[in-house]
Amino acid sequence: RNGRIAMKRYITTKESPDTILAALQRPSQRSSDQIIGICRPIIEAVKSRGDAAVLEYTHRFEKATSLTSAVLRAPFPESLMKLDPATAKAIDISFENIRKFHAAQKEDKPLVVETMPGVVCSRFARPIERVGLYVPGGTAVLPSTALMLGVPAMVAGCKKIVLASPPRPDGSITPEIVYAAHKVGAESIVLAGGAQAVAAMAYGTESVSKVDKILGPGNQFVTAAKMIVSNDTNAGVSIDMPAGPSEVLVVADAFANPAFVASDLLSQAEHGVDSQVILIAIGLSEAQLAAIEDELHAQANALPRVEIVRGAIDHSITLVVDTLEEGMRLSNLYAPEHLILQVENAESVVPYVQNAGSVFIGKWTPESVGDYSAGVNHSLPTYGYAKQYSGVNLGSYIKHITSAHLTKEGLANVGGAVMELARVEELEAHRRAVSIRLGVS
Ligand code: HSO
Ligand code: ZN
Repeated sequence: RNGRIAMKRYITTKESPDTILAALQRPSQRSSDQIIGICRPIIEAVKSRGDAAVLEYTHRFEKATSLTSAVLRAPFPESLMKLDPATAKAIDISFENIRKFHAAQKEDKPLVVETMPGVVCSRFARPIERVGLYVPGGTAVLPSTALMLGVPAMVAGCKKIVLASPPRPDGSITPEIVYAAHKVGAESIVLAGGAQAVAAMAYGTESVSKVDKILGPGNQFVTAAKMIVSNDTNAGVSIDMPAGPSEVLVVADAFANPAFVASDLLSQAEHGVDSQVILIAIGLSEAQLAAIEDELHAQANALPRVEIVRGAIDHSITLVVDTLEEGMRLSNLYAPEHLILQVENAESVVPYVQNAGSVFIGKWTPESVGDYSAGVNHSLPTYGYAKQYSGVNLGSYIKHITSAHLTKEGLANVGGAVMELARVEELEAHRRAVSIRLGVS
C-alpha cells in the first residue's frame, strides 16, 4: 500500500470538547465475550486432561507438531542458549540495570507503629512463593519481557519462577529467552502460549508447576484466560493487570527535535496494528508541525515493519494545544502507558503528570531505553488503566502481612473500645475475648 503515513490532526481550540474526548478514545477491542467463549473450553481441557491437552493445542496453534514435552526444566542445556556475544552482553547490561532498580525498591525493615501505649502494629513483606511469567511470541520475540518479569521475581525472592512462551514451529524457544530464564533462576519454561499456557500454570499439570500469580502481557486470549482463572476460586491464582495494545503519548513543544519526536512515535507504532500513538503539540507553528509530519512519513517508509506502522498510525492522532497545562490535562485524561516529555525543562513538567505508566523525561530519553535497558520496567498499564494500576514492580511479587502485639497494659488501653464495638455488633464472643483477659464482666 502507498499513500502518506500521517496522523489525524486536531486543533483543540477549534473543536468541541466532545470531539477531542472522542478522538482520545482507544480503538475498541474485539468483544471479550467472544474471546472468553473461545478460551473457556481450552482452559477446561487443560484442567481435566493436563499435559495431553497442552500439547495438543501447541501442536495445533504453534504448529510445533514434533514437541513431545510441554516443559523445559532447569538447568537449561548450554546448547539452547548459544548467543552472539554482543547479544549476551546487551542482556547482561540490561539485566543488571533492571536488577539494581528493582532491588532499590526493597523495604529493608518492617514498618512498626505503636498506636497506643502497649499496642504495636507492624507490617512486613514476604515474596509470593510461585510465579508464572508469560512471555508473548507473535510477530516479535521478546526476551526483554522475560527480563522485565523475571528480574523482579528473582529480586523479590520468589521460590519458584515458571516462564511460559509459545515455541517456534520446530518446538524450540529462542535462545535469548532461555538465557534470560537461566539468569533469573527460572525452574522451568512451559513451551506453550495462549489460554493453554495460562491454564497450565493456574492449575498445574503433570509436568507444569502450579503457580500463585500469573504476570505478563499477551494477546486477547492470554488476557481473557488470565481473567477467567483469576476469577476461579478453585484455581487460587491472581494476575498482574489487564493488558491491551501498546501506546505512547509524546508531549512536544517548540524545543523538541522533529526527527526525535517522529522516531519515538514510530517506536511504539511498530508494535502492532492495534498500537496507538498520540502527539500533543504545544503551541507549534504550521512549519513545526509539518516538520514532524514529514519526518514521520519519511522514517516510517524506511522501516521494515512499515505496514504494521501504517495500521497503527491509521488510528493515531495529533492534538494541537496552546498551553502546557492543557496538554497535560489531555495527557492525564488519556492516561498513556508511556509518556514522553520532549519540552523545555522537561523535568519541571513531571509534577503535572497524574496518570501514566512510565515517563520518559527530556529529548535524550527515547522510550526504547525503558523498553530494554535503563532499568525501569516495561510491563505497564495500557488502555487507560494507568488511572488505577501501577506497572510491574517489586511490589507485584510481594505481599504484606500485618501483625499486632499487645502488652497487658496495651489491652487495658484499647480493650474498652473493642468491647464497646463488639457490643454494638452483638458479637458477644468477641467482647468476652477481651473481658476474660481483663477480668471485667
Ligand atoms: N514497548 C513495549 C515493550 C517492548 N518493546 C518490548 C520492545 N520490546 C510495551 O511496553
Ligand atoms: Zn516497545
